[in-house]
Amino acid sequence: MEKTSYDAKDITVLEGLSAVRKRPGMYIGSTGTRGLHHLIYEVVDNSIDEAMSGYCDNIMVALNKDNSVTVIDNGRGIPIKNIDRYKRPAVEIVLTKLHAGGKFGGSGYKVSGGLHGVGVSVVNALSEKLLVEVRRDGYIYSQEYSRGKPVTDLVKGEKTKTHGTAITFYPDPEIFEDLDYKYEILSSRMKEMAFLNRGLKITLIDQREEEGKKEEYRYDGGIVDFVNYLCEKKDCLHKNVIYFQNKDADHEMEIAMQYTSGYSESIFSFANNINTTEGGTHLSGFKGAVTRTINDYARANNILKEKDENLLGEDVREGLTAIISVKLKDPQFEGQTKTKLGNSEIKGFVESTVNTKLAEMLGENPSVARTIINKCLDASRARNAAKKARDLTRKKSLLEGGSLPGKLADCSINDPKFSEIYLVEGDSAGGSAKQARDRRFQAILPLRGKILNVEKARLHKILSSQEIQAIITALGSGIAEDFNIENTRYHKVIIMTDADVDGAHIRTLILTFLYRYMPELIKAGYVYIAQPPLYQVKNAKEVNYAYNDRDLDDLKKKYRGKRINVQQYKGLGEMDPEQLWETTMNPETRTLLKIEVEDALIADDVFSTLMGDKVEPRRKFIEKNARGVSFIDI
Ligand code: 0RA
Repeated sequence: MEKTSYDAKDITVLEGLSAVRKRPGMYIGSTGTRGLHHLIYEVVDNSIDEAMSGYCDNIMVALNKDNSVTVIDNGRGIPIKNIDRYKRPAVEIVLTKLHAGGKFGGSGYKVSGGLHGVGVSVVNALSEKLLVEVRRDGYIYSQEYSRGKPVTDLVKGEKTKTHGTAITFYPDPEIFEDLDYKYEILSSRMKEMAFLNRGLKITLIDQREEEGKKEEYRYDGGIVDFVNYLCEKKDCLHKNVIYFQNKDADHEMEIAMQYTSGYSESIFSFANNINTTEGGTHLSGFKGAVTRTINDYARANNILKEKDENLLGEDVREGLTAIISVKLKDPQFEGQTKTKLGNSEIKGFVESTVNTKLAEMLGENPSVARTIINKCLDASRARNAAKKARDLTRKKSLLEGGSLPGKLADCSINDPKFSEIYLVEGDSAGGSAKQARDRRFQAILPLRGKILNVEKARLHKILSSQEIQAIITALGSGIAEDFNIENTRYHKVIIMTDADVDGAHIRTLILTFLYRYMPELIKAGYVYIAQPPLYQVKNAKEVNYAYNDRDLDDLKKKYRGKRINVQQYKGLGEMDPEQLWETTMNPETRTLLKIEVEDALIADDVFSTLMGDKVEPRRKFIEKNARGVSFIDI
């Protein structure tokens, strides 16, 4: 294209998109797996906007053989008429100008200002090729782009009676580290979107492999189905999911909730389909109302007597699984990750709705009410017992002077940024690690045998476990609502267990504990898993280590015909300190796996499955994932 054919406004357009290519991370978070997946979410969000406004009920996402992705919806289709100011079709502006999407959107709910909502132009900028096909006003229109620039004009093609948008994009290999979409990540996301938009059908197709895969998600029960799904592996206290909804001119809210016999709370809140992991006004409205209504009911029915103290929020939420979904015209997202809903009017709207409707429900279902209140009373008794236990431990550690656990071999520097702590399975491996470490910045805490399964115990019992106490005091950051990341004594918390089934189990127990009681630690990226080798392969001259069976095969090939000695390590204790240092602890040579919980919903599900009460789902999960899956893949 001739440079001279652009006017001033168009030049800013081009600058806009070249900024996206220069600093992609600013727009999609990263150029790794996460960013790659955001490209799909961005396009799908636009289709979902159409669905939320009532114009679309069918979306298809296909992963194609050539690493491209196709998203098709039956919405109105991106407008194709020329925009006066630009003298170009609207669809071209939407695809080439930052944030142009909202300009012609008019009314309706928008997935904007949240995690994504940066606009499809960002996807276009980061794709080596993009094809758009719009069905609208009786015709099929199409256009092709490359790296954000049109390579054809919008072409008017065949007649059609249908409407909708189809976008096929090829993520740019110059930008992305790899182009490998993870089916599991996409399926859980698409499922979530289908749950949150009752009746919307989303089809996910994977055509990359010979066999191919295809799944359809459509939930006519919406978030009630969502809660049932989350509770599949839990033991429910009442039969039907409790459901409320309310609507006014600018807001919609829906809540689905179910009490289970478990001890953790699994409450997920959404605003315009965005998972508000930092909470916000909708969540606090909900929490306030549940606490108040349950207390009111318990007092009115003389279950709580005059002299009794009120039930606290944590008491009335123990074992509660809930989804709170609000939709609003002008969502304000705040907080560090822009996932905290700020609209103040929403709090009262949710609070008064839940106050009224939950009270009604309890009044009409006295036996359900009784079951729920008993669970809350149980929780409150356990909390009081835990407090006594905690006060005792606090006093005890004061009496003993210094509060660090005796088994901890601390490091000598005290700048958390540069300090690491190894949580090591077993006293003997702990001993080797103490000899192996660089004591300036590496601390060692040996843990004896299996730690308590926190998924099956209340805080009270958890706090009385010595191993757990040692972890809490060593990390220094407190626990649950007392947690404060500023006080964390190490910015690397490294779990080092044997490479066998027991080791994997202990690792999962520790991770479950950290996930349930110190999730901020994981979110901050402070939690790692050490990778000790499985084999030592020695010949006359060299020593090599294999970290998995493939490494071992490679080494065997390398030394074919030569005499080698292969030693399998059954546990960390079989390595001498030098080997342990060299293979697993030396920052120059080791590999650490960072724990990332991409999606709290998946993690909740995995932990309930692996650590909860029901045996059957656990057996199925283990069978399905038997081959080398650890939950880091999620
Ligand atoms: C701008 C305005 C309108 C719809 C869209 C964009 C739109 C974008 C995408 C991206 C994928 N699917 C989409 N569907 C629609 C409003 C259309 C109108 O007012 O008629």
